[in-house]
Amino acid sequence: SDTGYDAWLRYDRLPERQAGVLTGWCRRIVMPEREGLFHTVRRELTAALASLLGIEPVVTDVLDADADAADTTGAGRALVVATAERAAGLGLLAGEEAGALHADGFVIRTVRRGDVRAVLLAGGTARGLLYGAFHFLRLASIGSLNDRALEQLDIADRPRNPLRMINHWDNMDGSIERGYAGKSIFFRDGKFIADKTRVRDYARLLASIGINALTINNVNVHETETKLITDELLPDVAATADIFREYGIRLMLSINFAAPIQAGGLPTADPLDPAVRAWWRERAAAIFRRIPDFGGFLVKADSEFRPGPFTYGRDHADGANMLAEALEPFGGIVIWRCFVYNCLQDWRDRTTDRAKAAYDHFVPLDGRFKDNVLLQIKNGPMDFQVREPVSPLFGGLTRTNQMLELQITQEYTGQQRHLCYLVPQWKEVLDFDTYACGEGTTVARIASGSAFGRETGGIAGVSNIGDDPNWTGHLLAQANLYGFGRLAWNPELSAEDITDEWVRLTFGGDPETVRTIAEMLLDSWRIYENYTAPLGVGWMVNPGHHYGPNVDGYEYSKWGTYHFADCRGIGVDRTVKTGTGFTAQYHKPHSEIYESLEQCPDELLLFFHHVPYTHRLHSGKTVIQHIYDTHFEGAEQARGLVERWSGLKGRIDTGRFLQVLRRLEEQAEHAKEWRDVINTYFWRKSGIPDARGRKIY
Ligand code: GCW
Repeated sequence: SDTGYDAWLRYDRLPERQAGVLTGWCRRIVMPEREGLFHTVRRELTAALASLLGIEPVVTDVLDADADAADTTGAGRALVVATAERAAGLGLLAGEEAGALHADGFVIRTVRRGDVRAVLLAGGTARGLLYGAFHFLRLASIGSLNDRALEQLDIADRPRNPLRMINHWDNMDGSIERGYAGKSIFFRDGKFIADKTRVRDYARLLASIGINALTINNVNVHETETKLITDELLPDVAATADIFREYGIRLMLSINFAAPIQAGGLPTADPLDPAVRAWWRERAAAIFRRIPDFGGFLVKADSEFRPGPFTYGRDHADGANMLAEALEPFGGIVIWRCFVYNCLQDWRDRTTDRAKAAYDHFVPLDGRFKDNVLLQIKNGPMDFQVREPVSPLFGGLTRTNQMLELQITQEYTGQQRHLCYLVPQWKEVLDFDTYACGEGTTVARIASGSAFGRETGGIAGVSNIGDDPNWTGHLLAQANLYGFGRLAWNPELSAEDITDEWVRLTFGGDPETVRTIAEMLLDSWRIYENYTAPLGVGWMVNPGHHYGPNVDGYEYSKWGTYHFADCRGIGVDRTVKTGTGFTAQYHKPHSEIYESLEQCPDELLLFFHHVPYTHRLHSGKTVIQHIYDTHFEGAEQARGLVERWSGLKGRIDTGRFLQVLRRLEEQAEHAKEWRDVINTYFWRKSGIPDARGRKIY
């Protein structure tokens, strides 16, 4: 039965009429360039068109009308696939336009030369061509390439972010930190998996959504993984890099800051120690000897017990710059994570605020990082909760390259057993205006580098895939990976458009199916929020694995993640006036809006303020009634998802229909657990009954 392995690259046979029209244009593919990535483009196009159209396209390298004269169906028509430069040489593209095309950009256009009419697919480079090919196939798959469209195609596109990256948290024993879709596709039992079939299929999926870089190992780099940069394991790393290279993706590694000690036998990892610096330089040279297009290092340092420069009284600029210097001669980069905070906090201490940590650590270092360093910043100041404000570090830094880090894997958002489509959340983050440089300084523009005229920047997403047959555990969680890639390519795409694309590619064009699934996806984040932690307060999950409700699970812990509920009220006072002062890390007007109890948006109220349960929200409800209402409603909505999906029975193949149904049923049950635990907790704490008298325990 259909497991969903092909994800959004199904290439199901198109309806006859559509296929016929497209066949006229695509039976003959003119492709003058053939080596390396061009070969991938050719393979992808021919295989996909064969599958979509039921034909064997002929690939030639000359554009010649006569060659086709005998072919009645496609007379005089062709699909021309070439770099912009080559296309200009053929007279199909103006030289000026060709010269201006972004390396990763492409043009898809209906053109004419003499008797030949062609769909031209031109890329700035082979990589741009690859993205153009996947875009063309996407349009074909969703049925947008009808007769009229093909006569007048005129599309030009390019990525807005230089780096569009996936971070894996895979360990070499095969486990995945925060993985919810099986085991690693890269590693097993301390070794690389020899059979690379899955890795190649994964590379295709990523390339099809424009991803151009990835790390394969966890940012928590343990003993075995520390050796990935040693001669012992580099041949294996190189073999994996070879596969991703076929799809235009650069491999990077997460490194252990203490590697000079643990893998190099040095007495120290002090970034200012000459022997340490020499060791990293030598390692960089060794890596690039084997992998000439190696991307560089991703570093989690001085964070959650990982080693870092603090041990030696150095700061993070010292640490990052040392690595950057080693990689610089080869064009490598350092991505340095800003997830740095005190994870040994005393819960009695009310002055320390974890939300403030990243800003406090990194803003003083702004301008000190080398040009080949990027700081990678999580979207929120805490940690991938269902609702958080945007990290004020975006807007705090203006002279440093930055990357936005999003979590595709659903650690705090239902672990791929619950449906929680995150594209709408990510859109809010990307569209957030920091006002760092006046109006319009959005997170999207800061991450891409354009806001402050930086050479580089981008978006990284923590992977949600594993070796489950459908990659993501929950089949519908594939939409999160797809949506991540599309947004990293262009943050201006709307959530609705991305969703519509994904549903059509994955489930076909039946209008009822498309509408139902798209609506389920777009509603799901709010539904999940409804029955979990309310009003931006976060956590309330079981410690360790983070699944399921436990309101006080982290209340008396060292992690700095508290809600402070007592018999009168709840929330974290982060105001300047009476609280931790976190609101001052934002520019106006956000600093004022968040500071003000009256103006603070409802959904973030408890992130910024401690209020009595009787406090009235903008919605008109009291906080306590809001908690009861959203939890009753959320559990009902989760049940509703089961019903909505059930209505699609017969419209979707049984295999995929049933696997999603099972997950949704589990979600509906588990949402009741959330509802009852949360409602009961607050009823017992506050003594305030539900105004509607529903059952609370
Ligand atoms: O979200 C938290 C996770 C950790 C993770 C850490 C991080 C990789 O609970 O598992 O470690 O963040 O982002 O470094």
